[in-house]
Amino acid sequence: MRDKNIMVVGFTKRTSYSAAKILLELGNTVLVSDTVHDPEKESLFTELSSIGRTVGLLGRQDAGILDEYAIDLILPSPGVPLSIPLIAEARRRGIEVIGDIELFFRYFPKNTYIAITGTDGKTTTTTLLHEIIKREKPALVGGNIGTAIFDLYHDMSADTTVTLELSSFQLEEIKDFRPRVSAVLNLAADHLDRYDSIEQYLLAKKNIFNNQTPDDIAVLNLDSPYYGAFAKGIAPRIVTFSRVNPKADCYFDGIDVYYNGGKFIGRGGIALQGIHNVENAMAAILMAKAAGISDDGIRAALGEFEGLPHRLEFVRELDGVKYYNDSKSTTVNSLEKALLSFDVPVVLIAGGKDKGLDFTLVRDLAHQKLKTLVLIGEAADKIDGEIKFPNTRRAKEMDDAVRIARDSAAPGEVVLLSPGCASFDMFKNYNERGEVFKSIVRAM
Ligand code: UMA
Repeated sequence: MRDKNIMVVGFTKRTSYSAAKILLELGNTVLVSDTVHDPEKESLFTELSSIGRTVGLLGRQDAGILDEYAIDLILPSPGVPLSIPLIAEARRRGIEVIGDIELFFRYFPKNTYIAITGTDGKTTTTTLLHEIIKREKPALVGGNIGTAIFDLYHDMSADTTVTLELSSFQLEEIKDFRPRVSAVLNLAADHLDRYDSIEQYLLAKKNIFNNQTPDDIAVLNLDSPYYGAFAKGIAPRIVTFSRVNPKADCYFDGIDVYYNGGKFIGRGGIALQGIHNVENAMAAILMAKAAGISDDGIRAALGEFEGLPHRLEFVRELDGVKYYNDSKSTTVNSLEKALLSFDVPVVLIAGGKDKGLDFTLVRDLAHQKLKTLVLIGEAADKIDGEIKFPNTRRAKEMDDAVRIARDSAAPGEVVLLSPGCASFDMFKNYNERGEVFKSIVRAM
């Protein structure tokens, strides 16, 4: 694509900047719209303008832009709802609206893409799979994981395998994108501030199969209550993993992981902690097999990859109490997975910015596992009302929360930060929340 007028909507250092830079290098004109106009975006825009022809529309996102400029293509950032008037009007006028994943695919349609979605475990599984694949093939990784796909542009070669973590938002914006291997790890309520219902959210995720053919593979979780909804009517060959059903292509019986009925690897051979990570490992095994990686290569990577920061990350042991940072837990489902990972009494620090989720779903489990519940953030009242745990305490800041947790925990027990909420009420993002927690815990 050259000599076109392309508008990026939503402007940060990641998706839009990264795509805009390449589009300018290729000789297009890029218009930049964001509802926010601040010094940070201004200087990012100045940097961009040094590359090619740009039009700054910071602080503007009205449909009137379409009357003032002849726009050929609109590239919304994933965080921008497609329902905003500018995009709705553009579509009405027949202007093409696609996301960065689709656009990148148009530049490199012949490469092998492996696409992973789901509510929880996407980043861990994507990273694990990339670690496996890169042992034996030229490989790159990106997407919702935080590396925008256009950051890979200059490193692509004809035989690069691209592993992508895709969010439902990104999947709303594809048209022809075809992964040779896809996976939906699981589905649980999330982003109900953007979707009317979990069905709408499921449909967005299901776009991942839209362009797959019977030559392609879809990896699905047989234990998910939504398995049937995902499997129904899709073209790719389905392979499954399960912790319950030995008939699945990959099955974990509590001790070993089986592939096609034969033992593939023992639990001890997988370095990742937590039962949910065995599911992620099984999904990765199936995808790696589909991508033609050797069994030995897969096993070696499973034995080495210990996971990512902020996901059930062990921080330290103090006075016989183990401290875990699970700041990445931003849903009730991930909170549930974290609680299921421990067999000793847990002092839980939870709360943050509510995403419209239902905490009564973990009420029984919380009553079973918790010794103390320490609540922080905007959602504290709501969680308190839904979990109704007798020994619940409130904290204003993270350091109070950790102090209360430390006073409450006895040797042999666990202090766990697993908020079940977004972080934006108190922190910039979940990374900052986890780093703050870790530094307080380490300083004790
Ligand atoms: N904005 C508008 N108009 C709007 C709404 C927002 O102009 O109506 C602007 C905001 O002012 C802001 C920008 O849009 O400047 C934010 O857009 P963005 O969040 O899409 O920006 P990126 O930094 O490129 O991040 C996106 C993903 N963000 C979201 O999906 C919300 C990142 O996922 C992803 O890593 C990145 O692209 C690279 O692909 C983050 C995320 O929270 C981690 N994802 C969700 C999740 O994992 O649950 C889906």
